[in-house]
Order: sequence, then C-alpha cells, then structure tokens
Amino acid sequence: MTLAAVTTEPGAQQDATKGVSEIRTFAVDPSRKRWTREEALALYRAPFNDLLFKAQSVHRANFDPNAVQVSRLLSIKTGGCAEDCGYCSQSARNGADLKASKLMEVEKVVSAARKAREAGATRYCMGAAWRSPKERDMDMLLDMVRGVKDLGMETCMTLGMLDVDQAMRFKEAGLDYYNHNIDTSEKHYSNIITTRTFADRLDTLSNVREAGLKVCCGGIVGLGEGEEDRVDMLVTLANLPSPPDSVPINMLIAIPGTQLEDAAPVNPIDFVRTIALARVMMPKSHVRLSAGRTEMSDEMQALCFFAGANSIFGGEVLLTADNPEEDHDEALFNRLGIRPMEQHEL
Ligand code: SAM
Ligand code: DTB
Ligand code: SF4
Repeated sequence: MTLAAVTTEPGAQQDATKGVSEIRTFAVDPSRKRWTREEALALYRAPFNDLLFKAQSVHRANFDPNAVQVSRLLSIKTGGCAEDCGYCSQSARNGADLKASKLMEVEKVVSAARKAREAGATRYCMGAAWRSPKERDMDMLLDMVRGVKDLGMETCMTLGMLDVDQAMRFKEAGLDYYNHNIDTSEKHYSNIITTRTFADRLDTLSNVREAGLKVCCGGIVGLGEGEEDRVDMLVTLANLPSPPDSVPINMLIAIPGTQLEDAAPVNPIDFVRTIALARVMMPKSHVRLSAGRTEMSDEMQALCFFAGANSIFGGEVLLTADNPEEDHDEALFNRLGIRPMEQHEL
C-alpha cells in the first residue's frame, strides 16, 4: 500500500517516524466525502461550463462570492536553501541569480507587518528558505509570531519541516497557520524534489495539525505534470484527516537558472479547472490564487474568482518574485465588484 493510499483512509494518517503498524488517529467528520481519483478526474474533465457552474454553486453555499481574503508574504530568510526543489529560486543547488541573506531582525518583521495591515492585509505569512528551522533561531521566530499577532493580524509561517514539539511551541506563541505545500502528486514528486519525500511533507502536516495549528497546504501547476497528477494532488489534500484550511494554488513562475526555467506555460483553462476542482473538493477551505498572477490576464483571474478562488497574496513581491502592483489589484477588485475580506469574517 502506498502512503497516499494510507492517508486516504478515513481518520488515519501514517506517521513515517513510527512505521506502518502505528497509526495516528484524528477526530474526523464521518459524513465528510472521501474522493476517489476517478470521481475527481471526471469532474476535472467535465464540460467547462458544467464544472464552473458547480464550483460557483459550492462557493456560494459556503462563502460570500464577492469577498476575497488578502494575505501578505515576507521572506524573513532568503536563499541558500539546502533543498533542491526544481522550481525554486532559493535553492543553493540551482543557478538562480539571488543574493542569500540571514534571518531578519524581529523589529523589522513586525514593522513590515504593520505596513501590510495598513494596506489591508489580514494575514501575515513569514517564509524562510530552510529545510527546517534550527533550535538557535526558535526564540527569534517565536518573537516574530508574538509581535505580528499583537498587531491583530492572523499569523502564518512557512519554514520547512517541523516536528511536533516545534509546532506546539509555535502554537503557544500565537501562530495561527502553518504553510507546507505538497506541491504535486506523490508520483511526480521525485521528478521535482529529491532531498525530501512526499511522506516527509505529510508527516510535517500531521505534526502541525496535532499541535492545533491551522494548515495551509497546496501546490503548483506547471511543473510538467499531467492532469492526473493535478487531480491526485487535490485528492490527497481533500482526503487528509481534515482538509487544509487554506489551499494555495500556485502557477509556476519559471525562474531563470532553476531546473524548470524552460517549463511549458500552463494553459489558462486548465489552471481554472484546477481551481474549480479544489473549490468543489474542499468546499469550506479558502482557495488561494497564489504565485504567478503577474502572468495572468485580468480575465483569467476573474475566471479563477468565479471558479471559487477567494484569497490572494497582495503586495508587489511574493518571497523573491514579482506580484501585481497594488494599484492594479485594487482596480481589478473594483471592476469585478470584489471587496477585501475583513478580519472578523475569517
Ligand atoms: N522553504 C519552505 C518550504 O519549502 O516549505 C517555505 C518556502 S517555499 C518558497 C513555499 C512554497 O512556495 C513552495 O512549497 C512552493 O509551492 C511555492 N513556490 C516556490 N517557488 C515557486 C515558483 N517559482 N513558482 C510557484 N510557486 C513557487
Ligand atoms: C505558497 O503556496 N505560495 C507562496 C507561499 N505559499 C509561501 C510562495 C510563492 C513563492 C513564489 C516564488 C518566489 O517569490 O520566490
Ligand atoms: Fe528551500 Fe522551500 Fe525553496 Fe524548496 S521551496 S528550495 S525548501 S525555500
């Protein structure tokens, strides 16, 4: 039995550190639908209008269709990462033109968060180019969480792999979300990353959930995957013991010097189908239209919102790559009659 098969069992998730015989159980909603690959693939391949109608109907049953949550990202430690993710500018193992920097000071992080709050962001996501955080950095990281939380914002971190103890310490400091993406299907994973496994990713997700943190987990479209891989990735996410609270769907930003610099561009209709499928399969999650918006037309983004995306990253940089200008996003929201979600609505 593969790990993905184990994790699709209701209420059970394998803990790779304990072996197959010891299974951690979680409280799960027994009425929750379990997705098969066949059902999900049939939806992905349905006539576009049928898929979008379904996605918009599910969206309206669960959310205000005209409100979009805005998160803001900050790279608190950039570049020099030991992992070999084939898409990432920050891996020390690729040839991307990027200056590495050390961990930012706490005060600078908190003052950047304050500015983001003034610009309308409700969630602040701090990212570090690490395989996992080191003990020597924990005190500063915990202070960052406390400082941003004190501003009244939701806090999110993405720092690589965490053990349960680290996850619990973040929870105690006031961390709301932990972002840790599975990125693609289990089958395609080793074509993109070799320094860790899909099972490692699931293990951190389980540790994060066990600590009571909310999970932000999604992936990337455009890694040379087939439609089955996109669907399998969403089946894994939807069948987790609880679906992720936030599901970021990134479109690959092909960065010169990385393994995927020449990856074929993603067909916009296929990207919208992926968003729609995520919305139908994870009706109560925030689906985030994440990286890659600078390459999307306004019309494509509008279709993504119609398909059920209800979160974006605001601000003119993501971690290292460009994001649309804030004026452009404001004008797009106005033209579409979309309003930024307020803190109390989250
Ligand atoms: N190092 C941590 C980790 O890998 O979990 C946190 C930061 S990492 C940059 C966060 C996520 O950003 C990745 O999992 C991936 O999904 C996304 N990402 C990174 N580079 C990207 C790119 N060039 N295009 C699209 N998404 C990207
Ligand atoms: C996610 O899924 N996308 C964000 C966030 N989670 C951490 C990161 C996107 C990074 C895009 C490439 C860059 O800025 O280097
Ligand atoms: Fe490192 Fe994260 Fe980039 Fe992978 S995605 S190279 S782990 S920063």
